[in-house]
Amino acid sequence: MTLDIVSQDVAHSWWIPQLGGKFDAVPGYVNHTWFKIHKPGIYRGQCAELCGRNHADMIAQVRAVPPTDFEAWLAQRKADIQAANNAAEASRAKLNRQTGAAAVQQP
Ligand SMILES: [Cu+2]
Repeated sequence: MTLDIVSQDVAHSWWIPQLGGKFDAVPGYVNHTWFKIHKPGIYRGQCAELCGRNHADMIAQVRAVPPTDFEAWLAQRKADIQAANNAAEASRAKLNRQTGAAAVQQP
């Protein structure tokens, strides 16, 4: 797994001990790292750079699953999005019928 690490505010440090060392997240830069997980599971960590008032709340979690489980999860998310888009389109069409054609614009 590759990871691109960025920060939008101050310096942080991405750290999940079971997956390797600490990696800085510095505003204006993209840091890169990679790791390989050999066993499915939940891997927990937290920011390792004192970054401000909410530093203690900066927890991280990686959920590692077998590739087939990930592909199934991804396929379900795509189906959910398509179903939501279909429902939104049906709602827009219904509103257009009630208010006049093209009265409700597609976002
Ligand atoms: Cu922090």
